[in-house]
This record gives sequence, C-alpha cells and structure tokens, in this order.
Amino acid sequence: LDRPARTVAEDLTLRRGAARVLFGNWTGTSTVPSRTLYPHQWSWDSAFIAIGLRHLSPRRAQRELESLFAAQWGDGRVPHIVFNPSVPNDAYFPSPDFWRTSTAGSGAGAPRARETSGIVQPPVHALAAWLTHRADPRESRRRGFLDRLYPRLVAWHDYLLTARDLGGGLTAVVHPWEPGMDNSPCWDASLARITPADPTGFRRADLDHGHPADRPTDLDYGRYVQLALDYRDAGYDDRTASHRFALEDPGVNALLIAGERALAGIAAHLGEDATRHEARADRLTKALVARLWDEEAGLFLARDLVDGALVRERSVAGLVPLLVPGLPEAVVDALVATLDGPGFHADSTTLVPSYDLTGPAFDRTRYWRGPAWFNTAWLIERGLRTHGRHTHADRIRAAILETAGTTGFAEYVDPTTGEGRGARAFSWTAALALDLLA
Ligand code: 9YW
Repeated sequence: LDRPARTVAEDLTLRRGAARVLFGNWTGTSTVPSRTLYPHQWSWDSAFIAIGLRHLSPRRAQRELESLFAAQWGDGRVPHIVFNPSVPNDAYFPSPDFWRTSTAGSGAGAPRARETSGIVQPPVHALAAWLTHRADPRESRRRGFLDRLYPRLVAWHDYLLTARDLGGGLTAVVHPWEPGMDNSPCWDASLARITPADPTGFRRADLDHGHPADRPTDLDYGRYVQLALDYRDAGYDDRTASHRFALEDPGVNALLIAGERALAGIAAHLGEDATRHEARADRLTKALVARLWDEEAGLFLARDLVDGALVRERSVAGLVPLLVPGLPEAVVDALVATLDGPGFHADSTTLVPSYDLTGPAFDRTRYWRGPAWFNTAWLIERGLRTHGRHTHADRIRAAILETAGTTGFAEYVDPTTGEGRGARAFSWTAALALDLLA
C-alpha cells in the first residue's frame, strides 16, 4: 500500500500525543501500561517504555528500569508484575493476595517488602538499558546507572539460563503469561493437558475494562490460574517445581540473545569482560536455529518440552528472531518472505498480525490470536534494519506511526482493518512510536 509521506506537522502531533500518554501514565517511579486495564508495573512493558521515555527524559527512563529491578528476586528473576501497594487489591487479577510472593517465594529470594508476581516476562531489559544509557551517556555516568544495573542484568540472564534451561540449551517459559502473549494458539495443545481451576475461586477484573471478545476466554483463565497456583505451591522454586507447561519460545530466546549482545556493549563500556556475553549469544543463536527453526513453516516455532515436539502454529514470535544478528542469510531471506506472504501481510495496515492470518485459530479481535501489536512490530522493524532490509523496515515503521495515531495509541489493532482494540493511551504503543520518530 502506498502512503503519502508523513508531514513534519503530523510527526509533531504524534510526538505530543505520545508524550501526553507517557506523562499521564507515569506514577512517580514507573509507568503503568494502561490506567484502566493494567494499574501496576509490568516487566517487559517497562523495558519498551524506557526505550521511548529516553527521548523525553533519560533520567525517567533510567528510573523506570531501576524501579523494576528493585523488585528483583534473590535467585535473579525479574517478576512480570511489581504491584503498586496503593492500588486496591481487586483492581487487577491476579492480585498480590493470589501470588503471595513475599511469603510463598521466600525460598527463591522474593522481596519481603514488595509484592510481585512469581513468573517472568521476555528479557528486553538489557537492550533497553543500553539504549537508555546511549540517549544521555553523561547523565547515565553521573548517576552510575549502568554500574548499578549491569550486575542485576547479568543475574537476570543467569537465572534464565540456569534455573530456566530445562535441558535444551535455551531458556524455557513455564506459564503462558511468560512469553507475554497470553492466549497465543501456540499454547493451546500444551494447555489442553491442564485441568482448569474452579472458576468460582477467582474474579476476572480484566472484564471490568476490556471487551470479552477482545480478551482470553474463561477456560484459558482457569488454566492460567491453575498453573500459577501449582508454581506458588512449589514455592516458585524451579528446582522442585514440576513444570507441566514448559516450552522454548523463539521470541523470548531471540530477546535473550539480543540482550546478551547489549550486555556485551555494556560490559565493554564498563571495562568488564564482554567476551563471555558474545560467546553466550553465539551459543544461543546456534541452539535457536538448531532447535526452533522450521523451514517448512518459514519461521521459528516453539518447542513443547513436555512431549519434545515443535508446535506447528505460526505466530509473530517466530519472526522476532530477525532481531538476532548473524543469523544464516537463508533464514533471514525465508523470514522476510514469510513477512511478505499471505500469513503475515495484511494490506490494510501492514502491521504484523500476532498469528497467521490464514491459520485455523486466527481471530482478528482476540488478543494474541490475530490482532497486531506495536511492540512486536517494533522488534521486527528493528530486526529488519539489523539485516539491512530497510525497505521492509520503512514499511513497518510507517504503519506503526500511522496506526498509533489513528487509534489513539491502542493496545492492539484488528490486522484486517487497522481498527484499534483493547485499551487506548497504551504506554508501549506511545513509547515505541516516539522511538521511531526520534
Ligand atoms: C493480562 C501489560 C501486559 C503485557 C502482556 C499482555 C497483557 C496481562 O498485558 O497481559 O492481564 O493479560 O499480554 O504482554 O505485558 O501490558
């Protein structure tokens, strides 16, 4: 689709709108993803938010990451939610009294003075920290930003590659919330093995603000709850927990590799050993290609560690490895061809859908089962540039900017019409649009 070039005035309006969203969602120490749906701090949201915020206030971007890492666990994990104690308990489910990490997680080193969730989200943080530093190296050095954050980032990645390497040499997710794509069709078969928790035992606060057709189903929620309860009962201890849901996800692992490359940059800057990060990234890249690349599918697939098989569902997570430098050129070519093909190329928006448009489970409104999200589009845009595919990247960049503006910074959009769905004034949408304008 040919679009007229954006004007300076349009860029200015979009930049102002994005800044308004980010300032409006700032709580004093961090940024909520959405004032209505998500009133706490989320892990990968904070990383994406910092990437945008650095253009408005590098100092605030640093604090965004610092506040998240202040809730890091003793075992290195960075929790996927850090709860704001001043928000009422029933404003979001699962709430602190569900996770009970300050008591149940003590064996794994959960903070005693803060409530968090017990699971994790994709590791975008090292990349975000490095980009944040580079936005204002002087202010970063003055505050000792990287000196303080680097050891924490290393502990975080160490957690993912020790406790969460379940044997394949990659990091594994143990709950569908961990890859950040809650109800992706990629989890359907693995989730079908889980008996859902009793629905009368919990109340879905998300339905107070979100439309049921845009959100995961009650059956999904029953299974999410059961898996979280099992983990909690095991004290969130990966040595004793028996993970009945365990997969290697290509998006999470690609982000980990990009994160190790960023850590190499940080280490070199601090005069620390960068080679161990480069070596790790090399090893992970080999494992990613060996274990998750699927030529027939034309993208990377998730591997279910319970039955050992690749999950034959094509999702946007399988395109995120474009972020990885040094991929075999044939793999890059195949990924770009998939992006151009009928599964992932919607003419109306050219924002990348979360799931194959021609796939059996495709649903254009339901969350991670079809709608296009801005964070994955941003990652793919960046990945395309990493491999010098600028024409493709330009197209996605234009779609992100246009759709962010027309939808009021929607959480996600219908990939067949470009219509906004979910929350509006969504932080990472604003942050990443801002980043592309900078
Ligand atoms: C939920 C906050 C989070 C994102 C996830 C997204 C959603 C929470 O919102 O999960 O209630 O379902 O799936 O990626 O971090 O924006």
